[in-house]
Amino acid sequence: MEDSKILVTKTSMPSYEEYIEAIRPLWDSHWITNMGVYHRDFENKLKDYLAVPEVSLMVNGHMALEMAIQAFDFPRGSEVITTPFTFISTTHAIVRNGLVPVFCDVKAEDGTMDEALIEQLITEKTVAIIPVHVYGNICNVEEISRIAQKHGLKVIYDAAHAFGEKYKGVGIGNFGDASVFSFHATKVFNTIEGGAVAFSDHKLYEKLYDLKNFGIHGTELVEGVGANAKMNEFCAIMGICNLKHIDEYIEERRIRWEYYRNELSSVRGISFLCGETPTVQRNYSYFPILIGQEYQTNRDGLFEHMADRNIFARKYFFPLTCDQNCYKDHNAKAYLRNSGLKVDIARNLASRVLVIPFWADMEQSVQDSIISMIK
Ligand code: T4K
Repeated sequence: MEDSKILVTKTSMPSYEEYIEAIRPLWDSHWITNMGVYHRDFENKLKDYLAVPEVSLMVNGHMALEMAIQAFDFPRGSEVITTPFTFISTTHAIVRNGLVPVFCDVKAEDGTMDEALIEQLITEKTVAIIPVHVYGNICNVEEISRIAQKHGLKVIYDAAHAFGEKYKGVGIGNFGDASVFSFHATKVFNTIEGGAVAFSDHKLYEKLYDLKNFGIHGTELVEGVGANAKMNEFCAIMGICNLKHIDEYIEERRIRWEYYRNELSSVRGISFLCGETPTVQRNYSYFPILIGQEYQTNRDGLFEHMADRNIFARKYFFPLTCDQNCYKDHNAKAYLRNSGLKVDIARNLASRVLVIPFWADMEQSVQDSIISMIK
């Protein structure tokens, strides 16, 4: 990373000394992966922090999604209602499980799945709904749960952006049949690379334990076609260290998030795709702005203007996953059934959104230069 460049985010890390001290015991035990003591210790600490009944740690958020979907043993070719306004991982995890994503449009105000459109996408092949709490904006969990119960569907939330958030005081990992978090370096909370599945059905713990370890059950028995998706001990220890600081990181983000909002709210043509809602305790993960027609240029114009000045915002999430080459041409009919023009709100958001640089200990001078550039 060149110092002169301002990138979209910067990893939150414990002090060097704190991490080095914490990993020292690994040189005594020589046990550095395969569900070591820190793996389980960290799972327990996460259960407390997230206030969820169970947590299964994974090597990254993507594999956590793949493993969570696989754990439900859906028949191949079944349909899953999901959103195209997300990181490509969400759609890949569905397709790599042999399932067909059926894309549902999103709501203009927050980019989450439009729950009013879900029921018309349900067919006899539908088995699950996989919504995304995009940018930490919480989906309508109550309505989604009502629809899922009515139609006997599973709900797996992609909660990659929602670590530590609460809805009406309840940890976000308690909604649906499972919620998947990402602990990638770019996230509010990181374990270098990492992820986790949160859920309440204790039987799922054993299933995921096997699946993330090649499907091995005991020493001589392989019960499932698993993968290698275990979190190693170095990453688990990074998680244990970062967990001690997570409330500070979130508070630092809150202060800078409010500063952006106050300074940018009067700019004509700029609105926010992240808002405060009284029912949601946010983690302030991203700062997505929407560029409207009254602004001096369009989204790409602002993106390039900033890039020319060494400020690298990102167009998360453009293009929509359903418009990516791997989905638009290959088997397009199956993937895009029920979508096409019907994802036009998602497409509109994707063409106007810009995630501007934002991290926990962002210097005020950096924030000010971004604000004045946008103004
Ligand atoms: N579902 C959703 C909704 C997701 O957003 C994601 C991941 C997943 C599932 C899958 O979770 P993981 O398997 O990743 O755990 C990034 C992240 O790699 C990815 O985790 C994230 N979403 C996605 C939205 O963004 P890139 O390709 O944009 O990352 P990159 O390398 O350009 O990094 C962005 C900025 O972060 C850099 O400009 C600087 C900073 N950075 C990056 C790295 C790698 C650091 O400060 N330190 C670092 O080590 O994908």
